Amino acid sequence: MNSPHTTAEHTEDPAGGGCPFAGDALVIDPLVRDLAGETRQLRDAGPLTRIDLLGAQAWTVTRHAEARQLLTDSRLVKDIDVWRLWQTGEVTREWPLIGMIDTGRSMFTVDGAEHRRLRAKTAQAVTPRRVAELQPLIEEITGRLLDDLAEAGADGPVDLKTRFALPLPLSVVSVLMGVDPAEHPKLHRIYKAFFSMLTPQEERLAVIEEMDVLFRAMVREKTARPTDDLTSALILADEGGEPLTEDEVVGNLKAMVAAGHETTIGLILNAVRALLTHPDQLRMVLDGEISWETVIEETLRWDTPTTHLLMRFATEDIEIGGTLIAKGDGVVISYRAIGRDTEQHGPDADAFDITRPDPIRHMSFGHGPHICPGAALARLEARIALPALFDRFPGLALAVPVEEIRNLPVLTQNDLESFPVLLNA
Ligand code: STR
Repeated sequence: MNSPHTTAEHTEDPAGGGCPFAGDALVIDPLVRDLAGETRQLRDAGPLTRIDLLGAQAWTVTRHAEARQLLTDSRLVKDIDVWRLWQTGEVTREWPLIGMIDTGRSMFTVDGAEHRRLRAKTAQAVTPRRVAELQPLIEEITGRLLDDLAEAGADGPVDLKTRFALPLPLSVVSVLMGVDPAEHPKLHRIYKAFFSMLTPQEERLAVIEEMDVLFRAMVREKTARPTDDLTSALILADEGGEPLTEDEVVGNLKAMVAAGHETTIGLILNAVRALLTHPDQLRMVLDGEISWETVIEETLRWDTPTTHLLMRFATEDIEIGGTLIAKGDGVVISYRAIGRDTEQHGPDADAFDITRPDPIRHMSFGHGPHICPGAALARLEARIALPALFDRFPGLALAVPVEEIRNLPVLTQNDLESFPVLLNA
């Protein structure tokens, strides 16, 4: 099996009815036609389940407790060279999801002491205390985008994704990392092609190359002329520690820009969608009975921006709850299913409910050494964007029935096609 994703047995059911099986593995639909159904199926299949990702099989973890355990197990690593399917050539650069795993050396792909070395400076730059300094900047960008939105949506529907939920986090992470805003249209095009499973692989590999060229040029420029941003800080040698190499800075920069916007779009849109479809709960928030913080945490649990996180690999056999993850196997973390775990969140885990009596202990930012370093930044962006949006447009409403808001064909992210709203319904 040389190009696993092209084998006939993995042809999609054109009707899109539920998950077909490839052997004993649940086939994850690359076109994301029924995310709710797929999440249910994964959760019901047990804490550890075989899945088929465009022809490559792996384990996925679908429950909170098991994920918590495996995410701190040092026998699972991010180094793709440990993956049996990669060693045997069953997975190659032709596999559509390769760009989610084989991203070069960065804090996203390295473990142990080297991981701490790669991650420390970035993580320190986005602690809750440090991101609080970004508040005025985020408020200013939010205000500007809301003005533009008002204009664009003055007499009809407007897309909240392209006009607000996307440019906000992309602008913030660009200021943080020192990315020139003139590059935004290009970055937008690159990431769109990168994440979509409909992009021909040749084109995907070309945009991955384009991304590398863009960020490498940026790192070289900042090496020559450092500016006041995190990329420059990552380049400058630390007292004591081994300085990062050019490849490592490029890797971290790519990870920060991708993770810093692609996920927060989902957080903002999913929160707006949840509130507009639960008007009684929206009322409680606007009346000040329930905090925006609670809305944000419940959204993160119920409608996670990250659907499946690829991938970790077993350096040894790992036995967990009667299941054997064999040395060389790949392990995915299915965060969407984990957020709906009834053992963790109760029998009504499928309900969006900001009045839950217990604190919401979700895992949507991950757990363990790779836990999202940008969590405080994402929360602050949502904490500023959501109230500002509802404050400015008290009549905000969906411009289409909610069922018409569909997912893009993006397997790993909960990524919406568009989000048409009426500002003054
Ligand atoms: C996109 C492509 C790239 O160049 C670098 C990265 C590394 C970080 C990844 C990112 C990827 C995809 C989205 C991820 C992000 C880390 C957090 C984010 C997986 C592969 C999430 O969705 C959680």
